[in-house]
Amino acid sequence: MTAQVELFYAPQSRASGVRVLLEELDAPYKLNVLNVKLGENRRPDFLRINPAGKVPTLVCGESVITEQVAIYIYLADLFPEKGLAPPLDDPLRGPYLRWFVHMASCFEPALVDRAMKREEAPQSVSPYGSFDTVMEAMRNQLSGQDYVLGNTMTAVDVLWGMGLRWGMMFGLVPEFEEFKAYTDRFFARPAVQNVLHDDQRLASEQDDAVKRAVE
Ligand SMILES: N[C@@H](CCC(=O)N[C@@H](CS)C(=O)NCC(=O)O)C(=O)O
Repeated sequence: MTAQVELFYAPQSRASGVRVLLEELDAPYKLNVLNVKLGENRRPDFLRINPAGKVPTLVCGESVITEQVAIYIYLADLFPEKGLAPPLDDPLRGPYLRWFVHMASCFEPALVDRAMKREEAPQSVSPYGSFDTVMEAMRNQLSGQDYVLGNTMTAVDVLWGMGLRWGMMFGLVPEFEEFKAYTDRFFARPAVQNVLHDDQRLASEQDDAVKRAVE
């Protein structure tokens, strides 16, 4: 029997994608919603679980898993019968891991440098090469196929669907046709719609709580 899965969560954050994945996996889970604007993620009880004070944070039995990419990989493997993770002996397993890690080690650092208007490190020493090579790599990967690994959705699409849409919304990621078609397809999924809808409710409840706190 799988241990209880508890997700420390903030609406409209990286944790939203993890919640979409839990819904796609039809996994039972407990949501522990933190109001980041009120600093609830910096309270000692949460810092004891994740000293970085970050969401998403997943607790499953005695395991604490932080870092969204690790959480995605962990959860998709926890429910192998749902078919969202290629098994170890599948030739797609390597590319599956590759594109997960690409998000954390290349795409996000490139986006943050761009958002902060920081000069990129020389290509030879930058962990991601250059912003353009990172964007083109994913554009090429998506060209002519519906999902990152071909024509079947896997957990890595939840990460990239959320990440690309978020990046385009903030004007950081180029609006390539490949990215738009991919994220439109992903956002039409009921699990995504449900989570986004509930996130709006949670975010507005949290904004009200912030207003009350300053009154
Ligand atoms: N490297 C972490 C980043 C997580 C992260 O930065 N989460 C943001 C929300 S999207 C957060 O918790 N911000 C609150 C804070 O740092 O105070 C991951 O990939 O999970």
